[in-house]
Amino acid sequence: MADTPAPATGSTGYGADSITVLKGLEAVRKRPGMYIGSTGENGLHHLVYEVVDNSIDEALAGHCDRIEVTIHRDNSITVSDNGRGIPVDLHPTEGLPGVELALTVLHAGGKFDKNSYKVSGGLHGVGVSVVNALSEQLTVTVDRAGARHQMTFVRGHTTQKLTVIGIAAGTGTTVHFKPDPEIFNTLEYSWTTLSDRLRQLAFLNGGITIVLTDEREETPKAETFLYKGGLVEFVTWLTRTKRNLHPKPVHFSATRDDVDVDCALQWEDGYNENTFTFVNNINTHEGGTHLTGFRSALTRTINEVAKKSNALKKEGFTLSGDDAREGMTCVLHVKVREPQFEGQTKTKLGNSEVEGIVRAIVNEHLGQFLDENPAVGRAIIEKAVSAARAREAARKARDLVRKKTGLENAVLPGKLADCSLEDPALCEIYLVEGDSAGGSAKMGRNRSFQAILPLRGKILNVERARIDKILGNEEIRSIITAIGCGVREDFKLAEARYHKIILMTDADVDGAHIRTLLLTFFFRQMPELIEAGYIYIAQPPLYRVAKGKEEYYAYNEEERSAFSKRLAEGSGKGSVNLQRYKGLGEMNPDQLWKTTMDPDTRTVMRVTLQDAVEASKLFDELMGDNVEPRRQFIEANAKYVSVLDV
Ligand code: 0RA
Repeated sequence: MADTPAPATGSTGYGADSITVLKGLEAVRKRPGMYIGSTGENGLHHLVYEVVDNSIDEALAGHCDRIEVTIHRDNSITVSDNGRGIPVDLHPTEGLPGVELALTVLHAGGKFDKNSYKVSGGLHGVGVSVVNALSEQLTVTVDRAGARHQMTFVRGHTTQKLTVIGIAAGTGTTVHFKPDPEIFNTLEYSWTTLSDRLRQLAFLNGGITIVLTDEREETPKAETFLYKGGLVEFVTWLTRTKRNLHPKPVHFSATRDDVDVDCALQWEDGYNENTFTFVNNINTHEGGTHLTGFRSALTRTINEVAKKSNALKKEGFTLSGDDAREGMTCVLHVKVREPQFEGQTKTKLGNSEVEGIVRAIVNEHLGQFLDENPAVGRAIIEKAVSAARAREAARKARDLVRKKTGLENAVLPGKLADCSLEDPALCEIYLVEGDSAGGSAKMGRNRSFQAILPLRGKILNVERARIDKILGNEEIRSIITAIGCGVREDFKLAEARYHKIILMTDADVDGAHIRTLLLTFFFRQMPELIEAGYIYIAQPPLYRVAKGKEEYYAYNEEERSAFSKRLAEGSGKGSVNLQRYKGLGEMNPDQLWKTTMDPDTRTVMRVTLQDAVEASKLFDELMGDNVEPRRQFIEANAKYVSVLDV
């Protein structure tokens, strides 16, 4: 393409084509969720990712090494890069400047660049035109061919055609946009959300400098992400608080049949597996064919190395996948030209050809790495063999427990007040903190479909325990038997006895801690339950505000003051009575039913595995030996603390 700076497009570009253009962007405004997932916080942040993705593509094509993202005081965003600049000359067939096409035509990206790894099935890759359509105001500035070009839009409509506004020393693209309040129900950007994603992108694309600046603070804060070591640095960072079993991560990357595979692995002395998979920079929370291929090759290779070193000779068993992955942190990033995303959240890779490609690459390169680094190989095998021994011991212990109780599945915990209906889809179980709240819940419930399991005190910290110890804990065992679907390798979703498992804890620090312990347990031992959307958190009220016979339940401070005011100004006699619930146990059965358990009036929050990286980090920080993160957690939950201390 020849570059002719800033042509005034005249009338030619605005014929029939511009009508289709407007229709396209109108469709985006009518159904924004289809393009960016939601119009809440996630969708708002998605706008930034969408623009940054384009700059990353330019970097991956080898033309850009710096991306700057700025959150302005008015919550508008600037994304700028030092790439080639979006083309400004007229597109040969469309009759519009390239930059105008990119910003006004859906999926225009592919029209320029067929060689990069663009994403088609997921939410990413819908194009900057979507950002334009959903912005109250957008300005794009392109430095190219010695000139600075600019164009402006309002809600996707061109307000200033492409114009040369000055000279330019280098090249690059700058997009400034302000999300449209008519579309989004929140406009406030989160530093943490943006910095987490930008850090992740910098790890996944080693060598690119990404700078995030927040101008909303008194003194603007900025963070620079640059990881020349890519995935190796990613895994090193993820395991920074762990006791690693080998000094540096195992790393390999290779390309086969147009699929790039990049992988880094580190084993530590803990018991959990932390595997994070990405396809074209997108976190594939739900896994998919790349993960399947990786897992089977890992199990095979580890067994092969073990066999070669005679490590299994006297054991008389082979290493399972779980054994090989105990204490392993893995980041696997594959690049696929035409990814098919499936699953509930469209984060599961479906391309069947990828499984064999990843398997072949991991078999070959992991095997080779371990041959060349025998000390690392020995450390990993030793870990896997000890995991296998523990698994054998746990199996024997389980068999013993089964024999003792005589029945494998029928003995439900004595504390469980089960429901009478049998269809799991209709049934729910409340896991309730404390015997006294458990008692109220048992009396208040609808016994046809609601089961109650009271839990006494703190449950075991499963983050720091191996499976045999976890299964030895009584509270944990009663949860497992009540739910009925087993754990880990024995887990069967179809055998869940309830499709709603509702955690009901006090609204104080202890309650928050117990809830986190329970979530850790489900996350580590039965993540499928979370993925299936079966886990919920009950929302008990914090206050009861009453005057005479009129009463309201307040779930937060705003509601409390609103209700108090309404009652104070109301006509009834007497004074306003405010009762603060310190714990669930203070509600009588009828109140507990009305406020927290009646499906017609209650709110329950469904727990999702939104971002496994973040979830795991939180669990890790909360549950680890380190005191500081736990203190920070309690501080972050200060709203509970203040309720406690009043
Ligand atoms: C297509 C072609 C060319 C550049 C770009 C797209 C491009 C797009 C974006 C979006 C944000 N930053 C960007 N940087 C570049 C250049 C084609 C050429 O110069 O031959």
